[in-house]
Amino acid sequence: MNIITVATTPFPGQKPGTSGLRKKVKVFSQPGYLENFVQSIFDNLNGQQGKTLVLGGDGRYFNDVAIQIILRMAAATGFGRVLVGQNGILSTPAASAVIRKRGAFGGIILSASHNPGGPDDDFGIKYNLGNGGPANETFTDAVYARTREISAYRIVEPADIDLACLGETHIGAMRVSVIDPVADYAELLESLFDFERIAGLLARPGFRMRFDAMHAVNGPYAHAILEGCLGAPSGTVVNGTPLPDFGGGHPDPNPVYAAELVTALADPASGLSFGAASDGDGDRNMIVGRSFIVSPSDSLAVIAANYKLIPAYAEGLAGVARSMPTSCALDRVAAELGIPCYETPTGWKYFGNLLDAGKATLCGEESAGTGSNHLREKDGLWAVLYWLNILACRDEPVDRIVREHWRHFGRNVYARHDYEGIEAAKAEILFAELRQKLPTLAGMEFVAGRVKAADDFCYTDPVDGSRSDKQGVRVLLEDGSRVVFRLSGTGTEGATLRVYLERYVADPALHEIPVQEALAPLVALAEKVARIAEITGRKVPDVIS
Ligand code: G16
Repeated sequence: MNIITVATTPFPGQKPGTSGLRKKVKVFSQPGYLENFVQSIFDNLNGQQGKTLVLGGDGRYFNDVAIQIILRMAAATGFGRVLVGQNGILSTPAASAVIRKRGAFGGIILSASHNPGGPDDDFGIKYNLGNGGPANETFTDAVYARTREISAYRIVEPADIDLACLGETHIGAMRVSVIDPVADYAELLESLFDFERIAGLLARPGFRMRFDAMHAVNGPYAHAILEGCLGAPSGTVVNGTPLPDFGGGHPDPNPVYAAELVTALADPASGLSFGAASDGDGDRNMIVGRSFIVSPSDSLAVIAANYKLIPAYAEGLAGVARSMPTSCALDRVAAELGIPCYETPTGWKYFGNLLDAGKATLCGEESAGTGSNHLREKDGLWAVLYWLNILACRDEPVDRIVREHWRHFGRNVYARHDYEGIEAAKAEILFAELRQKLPTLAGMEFVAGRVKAADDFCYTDPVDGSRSDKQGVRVLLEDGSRVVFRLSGTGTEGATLRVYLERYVADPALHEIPVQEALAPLVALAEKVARIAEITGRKVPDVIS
């Protein structure tokens, strides 16, 4: 095996965001760009020689090219074996499952998640540790530092591996095993849920579900698990073939980008009673009932409240965790169960320590991610099976389950407003002003109520004591309502401002007030405090979810 050392110079801006490095394909395909980043990851590993690396992605444009390069670089850095998904496919949760089950040293996942794919769209890469979870900030900071001083990368000669065929081959001394991307993951899910009962539900004449894979990675997983293992009628999974450009769609399971599914569930003629969707890399989920969309924060709270129905969790939850902007509905469930509820910054990587230390069993985020200690990634199909297991046991429609949850715990009315692709300089001005105002806000009166406190969220990890600052500006009102401002860490164009709005409504008589009406005073407060329209020129958000 001939290892070639190629001289290179740093590319600016290779700083991993909320979940790895995400850039346009055009940026990633510059000669040396991917190589520099991968070498910077490898330069920060210690002891990988002879060990196993897991490699795969969501099948988006450039996935195939990147995998061949990474295989050759993995051989040059001394990995003993790479487990790569057939056709380069591994959903993010499946990659986490394979890393954990096979005791791999780590993994590289190629995805830009819910962002669109294609020659003009997005690509991404991240490194996961041996626990199956995304590397922490200390590691990603070190990778970034390395990208700024890199002068050479190491690669072996071209050796295009046929990823279409399952089986073993070699690059020099390194074994390359092309594996079934679904098997390990499906086996894990089967060990958590009551498959027999779910299969019974799917066979009931009055029950019909649709899973929209959005032409993204979960197609093969959903076909195998829902229609294969669980016997759902064929046709249950739609848009089930992964395409490099997701069929031109935006693989983000929210009411805007998965509108077709929402419309179908609102049409009685469709006969559908349950709908679900997942994103580009299969870790996000959306749950839809008849004319009823379950907000991700509510979904998380319902999942936690119904843990007794699920075989894997029935014995009890050690604790639960949510990202800071996620609604406090989960906290109310935790309080009733008498278990801790941890509040972390946005980013699944922050749950890793809590899960590893056995402090949390379930966790989730407003950004449509839910998961548990079975993996160290959020898991789209896991959430769908969890809901199916609940439905199979309770024999009630989705909307009734959520409404009963509200009646019992009160409703945390919630919405997220996204202003996409605003000029980065304008976003900076907005946050600089906002941060400057923070000390003056407490005690101020707005139509929405009086401000109790205002701060910039900072987190100290209860396991290793590491600290993360500036994780979102919070304006907290005396009645428990909140407005949170954050910049997305996953966008690739300009800046995306996220404004999270939440109001707690205890009185069941008020639970059906339209969300936007209930939150209008908070929207006004957000505008007054942050001057969004004035600074960015945007009068309305691009996406409300
Ligand atoms: C990633 C992280 C999530 C996080 C989300 C936030 O999701 O894995 O834990 O909640 O980003 O995105 P943003 O910074 O844009 O608000 P994904 O699904 O893109 O990997």
